[in-house]
Amino acid sequence: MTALGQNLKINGERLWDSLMEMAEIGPGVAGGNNRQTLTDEDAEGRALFQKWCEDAGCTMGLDQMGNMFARREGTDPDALPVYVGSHLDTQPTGGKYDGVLGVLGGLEILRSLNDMGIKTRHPIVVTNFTNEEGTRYAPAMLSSGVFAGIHTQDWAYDREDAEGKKFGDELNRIGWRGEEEVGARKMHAFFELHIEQGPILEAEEKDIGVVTHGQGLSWTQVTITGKDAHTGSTPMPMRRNAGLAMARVLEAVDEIAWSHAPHAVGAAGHIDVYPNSRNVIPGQVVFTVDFRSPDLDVITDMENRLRVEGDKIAEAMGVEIAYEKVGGFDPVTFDEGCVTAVRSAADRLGYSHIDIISGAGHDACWINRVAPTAMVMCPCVDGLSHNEAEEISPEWAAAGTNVLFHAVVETAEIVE
Ligand code: HGY
Ligand code: MN
Ligand code: MN
Repeated sequence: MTALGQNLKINGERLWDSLMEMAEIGPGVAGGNNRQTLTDEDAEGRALFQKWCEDAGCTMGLDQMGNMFARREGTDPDALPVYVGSHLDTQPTGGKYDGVLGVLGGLEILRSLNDMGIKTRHPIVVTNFTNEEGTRYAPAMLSSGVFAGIHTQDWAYDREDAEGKKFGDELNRIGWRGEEEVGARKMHAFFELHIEQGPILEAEEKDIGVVTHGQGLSWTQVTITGKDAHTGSTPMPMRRNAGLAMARVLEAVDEIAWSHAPHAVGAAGHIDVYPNSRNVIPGQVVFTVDFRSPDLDVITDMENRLRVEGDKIAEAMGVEIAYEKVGGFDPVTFDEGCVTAVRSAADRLGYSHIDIISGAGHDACWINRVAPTAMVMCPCVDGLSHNEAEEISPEWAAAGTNVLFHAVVETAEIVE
């Protein structure tokens, strides 16, 4: 078996060119991307990815959640494939690399194997999971969740966006609903390359994050109902101000997260105010509280205290409050064998690396339920992500993809 030597590297320039070309699809307004799931821009990005994969000699599979599977044959067609991938959908004010680096890094591995004429025993499949972000359709990682048996497909198809459009209808509309049963594919292993989306690797001047764990996530949608009334003529004592109640609840969310410092985090990113008119006291607000921690007990404590504090605030202000769990997953421990493949790849290639817990959620967090899974991370500038200014260097992209390359090919077994 050809030794996986230091010389076995991907073509960093070609990878960077593909990242920049994909970034032209669904541009944002400040240099990033707005290629939200199941939009025409998402469809365009999918088509470009499919073309590139077919140019690389792959066959493309598509399942009923629109998950894409570009397969490079192995010498043993019965061997379970090694999967590698992430997501092409972005936040509305997303960056060019979140998810995309993991998908196009996987494609670059296939392109490089073709260049070198290397065969592997196991097939290798590059994957694009639909709706990882969970912005247009909550929850995040929706389609990898259906693939892993967490959500039913019918429930996923019924999810509605802010305009009331259903997931299943939009998937059909853009023409990317496949016939394959979701989750029928069995994996030998799954690897995901992702930017860190946090400040640790850059601050510690490390090239690679060897992701041993992922912190857990909890999304609680809170609805507060007061009474919409005139902002000018309604005396202060008569007001039932849902907007003010939300402000007090969000203050409590911040205090709850700080009480579990340094590892817990909490905030609300999604906020809808009704009727959202300058001279009307908000009658109703709907917002999603996002709590995260590597410790499940801490997540449970934060969820419980949100309800206790929220009820107290609502009682004191004469407004109603309701809670709905709309997303979440327990903290994740990735597969030791796959994590070791990542770590030894970084060592072999001479990259500096540290073990790290993923702060963000990823498709790998669900796939870890159905196959041995691990992640590779590269730094991002100022740890910034979910912001159009998200930036990485070509060197970081190449280093992360080289480690991914070695971990995937070692697991897929090179054949002379
Ligand atoms: O929410 C997350 O952590 C991921 O970026 N979807
Ligand atoms: Mn992502
Ligand atoms: Mn993201």
